[in-house]
Amino acid sequence: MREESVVWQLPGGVWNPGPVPAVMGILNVTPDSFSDGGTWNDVDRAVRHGVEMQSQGAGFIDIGGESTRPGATPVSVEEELGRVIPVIERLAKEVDVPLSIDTMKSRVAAEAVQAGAAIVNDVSAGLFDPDMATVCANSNCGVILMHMLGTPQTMQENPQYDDVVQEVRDHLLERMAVFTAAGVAPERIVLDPGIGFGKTSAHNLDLLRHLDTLCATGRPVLIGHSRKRFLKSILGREVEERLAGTIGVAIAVAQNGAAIVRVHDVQAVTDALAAWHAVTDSGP
Ligand code: PMM
Repeated sequence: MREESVVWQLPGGVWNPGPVPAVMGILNVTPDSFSDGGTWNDVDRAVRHGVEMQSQGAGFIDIGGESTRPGATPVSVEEELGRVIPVIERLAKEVDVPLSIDTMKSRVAAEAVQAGAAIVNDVSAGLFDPDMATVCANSNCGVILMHMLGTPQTMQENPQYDDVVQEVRDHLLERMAVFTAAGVAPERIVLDPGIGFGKTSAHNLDLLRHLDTLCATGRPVLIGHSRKRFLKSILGREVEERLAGTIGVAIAVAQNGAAIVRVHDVQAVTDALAAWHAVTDSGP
């Protein structure tokens, strides 16, 4: 279970995880993300979808301009900036919830924060761009550090661990130490085991079953499992048929202490978590 005292320091103030994980809505402004590539890569449509996700219960909106699916082609800084900055500028005016920029590039992070993002979500935890920790330290943004084995180009080539739970935790604590040494207060950091980033289905399940190990670090834990390929291993479902599986895992990780779930289907997951909470809450 989650430690009661865990808080997340964001530019707008302290965020306290509640008994139900907050939902982070995914807004990929990319032509090639694995499940929604090409759907929101037009500024008007992307902004409308962000507004809609807020009305469906999203507590955060995560905007990404580069696909990190296995084998994805990297994009230039300019290309990524051109995709995300207009969306962040408009959404910052149209929604109240904190916006997050999903990027591995420090320049994109810096300009996104200038444009109104409150959180930097770096799936490489600063390993892709060594300036990322300094850029985060020079602002007051929240920071999400995720575990990935290798790079998006190589991560699914036979990933191996002796003990995936301990190795992911140790790696995240090491990366957190790099960010805190650069000047990012630990209270600004959220940790994420990186479901599907250099992991077999068995590795993903092991991490989800043993979330308590990550929760015991004292930092809030984010899980990004939405529609991912391990659901195909479990259920045999293609990407557009993974909503029920996504909901099942969201409830399991809520029970296991996750503070935030990052999902595409905000309404459905919000409802499922609320129903789960109504049944399991012991009441006043
Ligand atoms: N997964 C993806 C992209 N960004 N960020 C975090 N923190 N955690 C994740 O699991 C994660 C992420 C890839 O999935 P997408 O293409 O659906 O965005």
